[in-house]
Amino acid sequence: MTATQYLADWRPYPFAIAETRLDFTLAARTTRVRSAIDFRRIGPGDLVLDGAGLKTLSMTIDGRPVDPTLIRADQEKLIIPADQLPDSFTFEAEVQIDPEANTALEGLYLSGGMFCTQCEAEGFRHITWYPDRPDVMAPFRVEIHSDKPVLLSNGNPVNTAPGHASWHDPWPKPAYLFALVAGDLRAIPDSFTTASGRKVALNVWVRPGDEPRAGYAMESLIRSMKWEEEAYGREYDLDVFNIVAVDDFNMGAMENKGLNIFNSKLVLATAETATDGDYERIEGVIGHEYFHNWTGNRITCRDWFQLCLKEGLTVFRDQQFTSDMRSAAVKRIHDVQTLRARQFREDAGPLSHPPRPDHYQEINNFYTATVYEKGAEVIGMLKRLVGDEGYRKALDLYFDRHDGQACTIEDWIAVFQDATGRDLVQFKRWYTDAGTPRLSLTEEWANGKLVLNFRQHTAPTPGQAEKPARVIPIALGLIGPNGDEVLPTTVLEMTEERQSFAFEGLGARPVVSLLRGFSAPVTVAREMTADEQALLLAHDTDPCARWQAGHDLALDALIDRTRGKAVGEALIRALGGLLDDAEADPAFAALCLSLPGEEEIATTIAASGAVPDPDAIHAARRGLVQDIAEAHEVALTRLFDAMAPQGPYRPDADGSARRSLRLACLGYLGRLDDGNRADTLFADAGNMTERQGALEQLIALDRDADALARFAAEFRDNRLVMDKWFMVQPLRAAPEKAVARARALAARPDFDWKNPNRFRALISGLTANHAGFHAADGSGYDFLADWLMKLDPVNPQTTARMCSAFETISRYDTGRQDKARAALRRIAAMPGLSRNTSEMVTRILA
Ligand code: 0A1
Ligand code: ZN
Repeated sequence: MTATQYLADWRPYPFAIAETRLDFTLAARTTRVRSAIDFRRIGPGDLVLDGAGLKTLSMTIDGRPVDPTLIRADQEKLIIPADQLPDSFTFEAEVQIDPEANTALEGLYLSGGMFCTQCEAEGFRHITWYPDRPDVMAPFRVEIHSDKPVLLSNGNPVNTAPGHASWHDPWPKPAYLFALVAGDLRAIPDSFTTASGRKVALNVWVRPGDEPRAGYAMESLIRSMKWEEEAYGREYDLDVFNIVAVDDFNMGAMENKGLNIFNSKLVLATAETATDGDYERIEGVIGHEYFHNWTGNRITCRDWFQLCLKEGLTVFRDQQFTSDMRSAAVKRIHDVQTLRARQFREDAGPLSHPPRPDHYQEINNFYTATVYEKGAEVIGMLKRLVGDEGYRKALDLYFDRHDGQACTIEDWIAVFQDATGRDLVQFKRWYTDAGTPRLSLTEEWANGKLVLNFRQHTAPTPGQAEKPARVIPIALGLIGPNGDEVLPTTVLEMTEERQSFAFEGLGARPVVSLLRGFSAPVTVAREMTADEQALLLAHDTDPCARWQAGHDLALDALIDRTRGKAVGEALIRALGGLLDDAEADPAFAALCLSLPGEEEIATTIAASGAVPDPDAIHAARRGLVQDIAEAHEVALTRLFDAMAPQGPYRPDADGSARRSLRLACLGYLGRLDDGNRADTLFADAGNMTERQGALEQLIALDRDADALARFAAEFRDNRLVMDKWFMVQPLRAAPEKAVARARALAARPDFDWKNPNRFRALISGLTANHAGFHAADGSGYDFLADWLMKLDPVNPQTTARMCSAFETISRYDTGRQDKARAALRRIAAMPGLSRNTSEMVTRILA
């Protein structure tokens, strides 16, 4: 049984570090790491260093040997008693590590012959003995000896010669921001001159041959640097900024100081190989990692419970960046969709936790949608409550007051209180309380007066039975029956469990356009007629609320269908109006045409207290698509043709809007033309967005053999594109074929399952096929469990993250529940199961 870590147990580290010096002699099986750390006592206590899987060759303090029996291997710690230590001393060690054996991809490992590191959250302890905690910060000097041609670390290069490089990072940083890369790499070079005139050398490093695919990443970096100066007044602070693309990486990317390391799928893109979605993610993640330089690196976290201090804020900032670079409305709707699909789902199940958890077993299991996406929503609410000016003042104060420090959520709240004078005691519950509040609305109307009665309620979550009321900013407007806006956006602040707000002097009864801009991460319960929803879809001035109205209309129609009730005429009529105007705003039209997914339908049914039937949901959605296609064939055909490419591919908002509408139309037309248009588009399209869209449709129509073969022949040597090939097949296959298809793919020699991208592509392709994964015979659950058990000894982090596919099981019928639980118990019983996976499985089964 592994120990649980508690927030309440945090104690300051008793030593400060003046400088950390590291010297690496790299070899695949036998890398030597020599370290020298200058400690100075600042409080009482022993010297505790972390180390995991190290072969310790020597350890000294001021040159005197350290007794090796002080190593507590079971706890992965070295503890030197306080009475054996002078007030200032240098600890030196030499250890040997084995990067080639490091399949967990934590610490120093090899990816395609390249040495690279991943140290967040606790990877540095796999490199050498160190206080591996984020509140111990130090400047670093790093020497690298290796015959690899390119040798990189954090900070500025001091000197480089063949076989050797030295780097100096003057900015104090915690060990989790350390990075080292050594390999045969090629740079896309550029430069950026900061507002105060510092010239920064920029490089995106890729494998030889990949240079033509890295240009967009570099452009995105330059846009990020400029935006950060304009929007937040923050400049870059070193002479160089390096980005390296690696093929084997557990996550998306990592913000190591001056040396960001990226999953190659978030760097490499050309029109022929990457979709619009890929381009948008590349820009967003390049921004995200760059913005961490101030929110994460210059100001870091005191402990890992505070993870959302850097992640929530940095996600919020990358969302702002993308809104400014592209369409703000589309970005907001996409973010709301992701929040609901991932965070609301997490919050409604056994893995629910607050943005700032107060205990964990394995911190790597807390890089979650709640910490990241809900963490960002909480900041959006704060900004709405204090206003743009208040937000700017608070952020200026945050940077002024806390530069160079390791901080807490309390520090963050305090800068908002101090900068704006607002009391945020109740607001802080958003950080400490788990669960998604449900906001119910009932209305009373008489004599030109509309009374809105709100109630908020948050269901209990694991370990938190009581949920006191939160501050909920409710942005709303009123739309008159003729479509005119009779009340522009107004923000109500709800602070009680029940609260009413009145609007007087209204002519005719308006429709409430609720939660404009998605002003709070809550679910909404209110009665609305299809006509009211259609009115908002046609006339709401707020794009989020307008899209929501259409979405709710579709969701209601779909749920009615699962219950055997016919149609959704109101929806079909409303979509007709939308199609007439679609060319004016293709992205919005595409969003409205994309019906709610099966998972969301299941979530909505479960929230109403009923048991979702995956097969019925699949059939209902398919039936509605067919009806819409038949009703609007002419308009859909006209739009499909009108959205044909105009000129060469450009990955910008306008181009991607047109392609998204075109593909949305194709999704319907395929049900009428048997996939003929998709077939032609697949053959003719010059960009991956349309090709992948066409391919997905051909798979759904079971007409994919030729296209899949062509695709594989064309892209056999491109790992990232072949990941798509592995993903779309189980994802789009008919439910009854999905598991068999995943199984066949997993048996292929090119299913390189130790590569996290390839593993995730296939496995999450299946788990995202709702009716396929939740096959009544339990075959989806068994397939997943088999593969998680195979991956766990190799890569516990990726295994544990993928356990969340099981987090919704308790909403299904007992037959499915029993089968899923049996699969989970099989995992739990595996000898030697990692702490990562064990924690996830235990929480889900609890
Ligand atoms: N800080 C990174 C995310 C990250 C976290 C853990 C990792 O390895 C276990 C890697 C990356 C970010 O927010 O982008
Ligand atoms: Zn981040």
